[in-house]
Amino acid sequence: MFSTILTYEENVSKPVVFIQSLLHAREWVTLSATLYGIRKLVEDGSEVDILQDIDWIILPIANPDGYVFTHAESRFWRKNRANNFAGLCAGVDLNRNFDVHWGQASSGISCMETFHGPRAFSEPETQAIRNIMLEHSDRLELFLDIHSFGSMILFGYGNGVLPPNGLTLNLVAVQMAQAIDAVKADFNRDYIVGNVAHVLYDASGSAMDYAKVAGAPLAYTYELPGMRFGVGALGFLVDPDFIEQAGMETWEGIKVGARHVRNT
Ligand code: ING
Ligand code: ZN
Repeated sequence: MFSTILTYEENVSKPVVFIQSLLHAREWVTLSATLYGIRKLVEDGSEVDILQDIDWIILPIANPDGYVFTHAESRFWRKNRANNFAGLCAGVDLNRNFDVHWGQASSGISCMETFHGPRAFSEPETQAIRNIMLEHSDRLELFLDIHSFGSMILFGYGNGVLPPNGLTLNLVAVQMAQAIDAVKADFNRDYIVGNVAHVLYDASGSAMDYAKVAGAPLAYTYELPGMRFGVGALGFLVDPDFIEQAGMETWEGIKVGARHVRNT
């Protein structure tokens, strides 16, 4: 129950924090984690500072058609469900479709998991996300794209070049990761922090890199933990007993990021 009466004040100077999840359809635990955060923020009443002083934009299901497909047809589907002009295979990798170094480290073949689409922003999902970012670009201070799996906090750019504020990006990522590690399930390893190309692989056209271009000083991709002992695609599954824990851990990271934005 609310212990405080909160009134919305029109205030166009508040920083914006934009969080999205399920850009990749099979990464189900990311939706639960985002919903956990929303509940903590609006129902718990314990985080009044970041609730009042930040304008939150939260997009829990960034890839709705793909998500439906993972329930109805194919649990490990990643992309959206674009028909690619009746091409050989369906689906565009939405995290390669943004207009930032588009096509440089992604696939031009529709059947590949990292197919970047016929052109930058060819997809309605990426257009919608772009429009949110651009509409609030002057206030967008933090963008978090929640993925799974790997227990990582990643930052740009996807070609391995660090942005001018790379040291700050790394510092805040470490602080978020430490907050998560302090409460993480003891069977999971510590979070890894770093540039995505340094710790994972080169990737162009991501939502995270576009957020930087759109003006967000801080833009990260979280990779939530996968299933214990899960290898290959099994990492996209998690033990049901871990779902709430994953939400709690992720929320600890989000709060650190949000407070950094609020207090600087
Ligand atoms: N990993 C991300 C992917 O889209 C990533 C890694 C993060 C790429 C940030 C580019 C930018 O491949 C998963 N699991 O989706
Ligand atoms: Zn993903």
